[in-house]
Amino acid sequence: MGEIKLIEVKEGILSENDAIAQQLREKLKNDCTFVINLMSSPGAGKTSLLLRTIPRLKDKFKIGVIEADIDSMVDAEKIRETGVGVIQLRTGGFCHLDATMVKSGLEAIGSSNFDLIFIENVGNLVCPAEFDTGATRNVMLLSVPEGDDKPLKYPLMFTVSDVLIISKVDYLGSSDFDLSLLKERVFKLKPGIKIFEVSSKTGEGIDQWVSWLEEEVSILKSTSVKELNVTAMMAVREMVGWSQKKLNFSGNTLAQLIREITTIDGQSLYSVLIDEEGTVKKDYMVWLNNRPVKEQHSLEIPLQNGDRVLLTSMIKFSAGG
Ligand SMILES: Nc1nc2c(ncn2[C@@H]2O[C@H](COP(=O)(O)OP(=O)(O)O)[C@@H](O)[C@H]2O)c(=O)[nH]1
Ligand SMILES: [Mg+2]
Repeated sequence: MGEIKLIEVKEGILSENDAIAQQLREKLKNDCTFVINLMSSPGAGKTSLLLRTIPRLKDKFKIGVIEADIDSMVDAEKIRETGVGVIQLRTGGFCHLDATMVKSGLEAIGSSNFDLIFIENVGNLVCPAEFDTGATRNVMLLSVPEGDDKPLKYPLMFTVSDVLIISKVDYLGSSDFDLSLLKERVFKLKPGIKIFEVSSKTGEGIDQWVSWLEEEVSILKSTSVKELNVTAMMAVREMVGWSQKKLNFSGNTLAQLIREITTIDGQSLYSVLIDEEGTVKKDYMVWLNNRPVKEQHSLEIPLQNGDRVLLTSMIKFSAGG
């Protein structure tokens, strides 16, 4: 493995931050990339949570991590050991990330290639709350040792967060942290905020958090509209009556796309191209981004914006001359 990419980022113009964040969010939605902005005090357990979370999801989603917590590579090195893509942002002493810095980070990692990107924001409960980064969801961690009074001291952080992870719950028994009082305080600031109680040490609560993530990413993938380039050749072209189309597709998988395409006589192309087992019939070929799709599960691959699909019958060479 080579060096971890280190990106110097500079602060953007404050008055433009919200507009840039909004543009970023739109782009991420179109690309079907779900971005989590992870915020907390230093040491609340962001990196530990990622180290617990990534192995659970990395076979299902293409995951990337943008590290900004501190300018050292310590966290980035740990994340890299999980085998996912990671880059380190150097914020030059800034106590937060803004949308311009996140944009640079997303460009550097190549965000459109990822399903799920975690940004480990700078450890701080004040500044990061003041900047919309363009992330899909804001997730904050509050660790038990920090105390249940934090909503009173740092209300904005709770207000801007979609999810609160109460971390280090393995300390609950040995502290005076009042879980129900904390929740009461938090719900006053942000009714409806999603709360998880997690210990990265014992693994408690990780299942619930991982399931939530999985569901959110899947929803994004299934609902966003993707522009696809679909080419029909040979016998398939004759059946559908066109050779090339840009299609706005709001479904999810290649199988769904083929189901939605109809022939001139109103039949779904699926029954023509795909057999009962869900594999491409031997007289036809389906290509995704210049690669032939063969196995059954390949038809269940979620499509991405800009994907190229080719549907064709096999070229038959006649012997002799
Ligand atoms: N007991 C306990 N310690 C934890 C837990 N999560 C993290 N830690 C420890 O807290 C320290 C800071 O964690 P880290 O993940 O680096 O926090 P970050 O600065 O927010 O990324 C490390 O020593 C971790 O081992 C937890 O759930 N329980
Ligand atoms: Mg960290």
